[in-house]
Amino acid sequence: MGVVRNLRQVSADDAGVDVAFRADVHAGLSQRPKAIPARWFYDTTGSALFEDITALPEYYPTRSETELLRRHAVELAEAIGAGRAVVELGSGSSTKTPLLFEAIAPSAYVPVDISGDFLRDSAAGLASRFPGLPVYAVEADFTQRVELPREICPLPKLGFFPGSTIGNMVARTAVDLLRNWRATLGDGALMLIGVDRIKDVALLERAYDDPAGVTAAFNLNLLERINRELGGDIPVENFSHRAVWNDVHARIEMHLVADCDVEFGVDGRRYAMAKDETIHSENSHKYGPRDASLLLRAGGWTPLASWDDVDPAFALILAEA
Ligand code: AVJ
Repeated sequence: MGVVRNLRQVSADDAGVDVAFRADVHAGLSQRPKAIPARWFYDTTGSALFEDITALPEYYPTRSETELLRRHAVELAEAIGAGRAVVELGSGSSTKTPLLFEAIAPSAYVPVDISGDFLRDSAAGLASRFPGLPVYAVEADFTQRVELPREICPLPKLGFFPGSTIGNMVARTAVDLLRNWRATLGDGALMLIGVDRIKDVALLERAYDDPAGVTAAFNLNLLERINRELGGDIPVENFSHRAVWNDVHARIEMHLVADCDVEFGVDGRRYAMAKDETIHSENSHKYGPRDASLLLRAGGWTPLASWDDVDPAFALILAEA
């Protein structure tokens, strides 16, 4: 790709990410039950595997949400209006973003993502596709406080949080994040958020345990990443992928299950797991209409409209600060 003149990158320091990954892994492997935050799935390999997941026939959220953006482009344009700076949380490959842009004609684009390589490629792609649009790529963890580029401060803002990524957080963390972004985006801001609905358990479990094994590879890549980046010797071949619906918490849980007793080191620290013990690697919470509305209100946002009419059910909700 040549020089893209409407693109600027605001990078976090790599050392920071590395230190946080190490700390989360040691803390997570030391607690019982073991658990590692889902954000660490997204190294370059993991981000590419996630893209493959979104193309699986069983993984409906991406298709449902894309369909909603397409079908309701006119209503979205009416409700949001033109000229907003779009701040996308966890932009990944930004595949749905052009659909939104065609609907609402934004004045600037600020993709925020923790996966630097992925962010750079997709931001560059968008900047060349929309040459009149200033793009400020921010490499950062959107669950932390993020400083927006000064240039966009005077512009009215739209937070764009697609893909049901909010589902990765337990309610209290989700509320913290929504309140944080309410403060960062400021008065007058809007938020367009994708939320996955509660539905048939078999359909949900298949979406997170596909027969082709792509989701299994995505989950197991977390262990490979630990081996690659933190000098681990985890015997990845002794682990299996598990995805189960937890009805009490209304969420899909992903786990890495030890198939036999295992012992391994990470960075010189030793860990042991008994056969069938798991590392809880992801939650994907699902929300009914009132659940989602309550969550948004608790986070300081007032729901204005929701588009929720595809099968399998998925909702796009527009809320105001
Ligand atoms: C990117 C967090 C929305 O929870 O559906 C997909 C991640 N994990 N398959 C989700 C994921 C397994 C995904 N999110």
